[in-house]
Amino acid sequence: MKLTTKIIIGLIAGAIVGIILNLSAPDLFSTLDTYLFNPLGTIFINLISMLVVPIVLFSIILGVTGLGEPKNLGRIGVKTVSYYLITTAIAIIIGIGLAMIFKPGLIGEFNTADAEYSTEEAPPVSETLINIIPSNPFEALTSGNMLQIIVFAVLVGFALTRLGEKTKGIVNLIEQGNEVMMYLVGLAMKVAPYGTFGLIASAIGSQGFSAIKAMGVYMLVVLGALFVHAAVTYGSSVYFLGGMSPLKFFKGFSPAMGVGFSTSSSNATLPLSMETAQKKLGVPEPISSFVQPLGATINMDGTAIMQGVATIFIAQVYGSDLSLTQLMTVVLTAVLASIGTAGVPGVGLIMLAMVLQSVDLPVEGIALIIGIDRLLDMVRTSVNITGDAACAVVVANTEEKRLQKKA
Ligand code: DAS
Repeated sequence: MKLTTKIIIGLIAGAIVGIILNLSAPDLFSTLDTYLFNPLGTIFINLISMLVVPIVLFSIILGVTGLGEPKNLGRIGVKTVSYYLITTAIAIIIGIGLAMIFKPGLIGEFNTADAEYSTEEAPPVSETLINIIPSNPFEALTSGNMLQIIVFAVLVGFALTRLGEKTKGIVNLIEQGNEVMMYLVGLAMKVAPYGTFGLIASAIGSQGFSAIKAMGVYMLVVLGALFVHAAVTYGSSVYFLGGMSPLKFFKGFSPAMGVGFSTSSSNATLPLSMETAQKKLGVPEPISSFVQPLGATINMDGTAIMQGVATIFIAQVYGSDLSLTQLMTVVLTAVLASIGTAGVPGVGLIMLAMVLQSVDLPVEGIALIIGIDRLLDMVRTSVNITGDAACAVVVANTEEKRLQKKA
């Protein structure tokens, strides 16, 4: 049975069990969550998270050496970052637009009296960009600072390219290390159906359905914007720029989307995202190894959509009318905020606080949406990693065309 099928079975079974237990046996759910669902989910997430740092390090080094001349890296880097910034801006505009049309903050009563919310401050973008060069690469590796790991790996790959035959042995060693890591990804995926079952049963079973009812319109607007962005922005870019049928793209990438959905972590899903893009979508390893790890860190279109809708929702609830300038500030802040934060569960809310502060909206408004954010985080994480894969397909196709022209 195909991995996609197994993951879908795990997701559906987890959702059914979570809903039934939540509605009919909350005490039994609590016991099962403690001794079965949570352990299954945690083991799975830790298993794949364990592989992220070595895979990102090895694959980017090999990706850079595989790209050949440094100017190729420069060209691919510009294409990648441009695609990411443009699609993230499109995403948040879709979110803002749908929220202004459907006005989720003006439908229903929202109790703002005792809404309170405090969050850890996300690092300012300027600080993140200044610290992008690791002063201690081993500390970057142990702390999982993805941007610093990417920069270190690019520099090592660049050096290996320039040193050529002298360092061929190191390149071979890194190639073998990457093979080992990708083999372990395959092993970890054998646990995927059970892990996704536990994660979904735990997430859905612990949801307060009253919160879902109260926030139904808000959820539908976010989910609608996520669907529109994935179908239209990614579908059209892989078709017109990637030379690939959208159906083939979404079907081929579905295993990674399922794991991204269940783990709510772009970083944890990265090993499978890269393997799926390479084996199912035909993205060359050097391009996948550069584009996707960078995307898991700086490209979060799904998150930007949530931020767009949530900002308008909170402005509507608190009776604030945002000017066009303020809306443009929201777009810019959300795009920049996504650069400095890693793809881990719940990071979207930390970034949302930054966006709200940028237009003087009350951060405690986040308390209104936090109850259902775990479910939306699952869907937007799937969109985040799909955007990274769409970029990899587009860059691969444009590079292939360039090589054909040169030939
Ligand atoms: N869970 C984040 C990710 O891994 C997205 C978010 O929090 O919005 O991409």
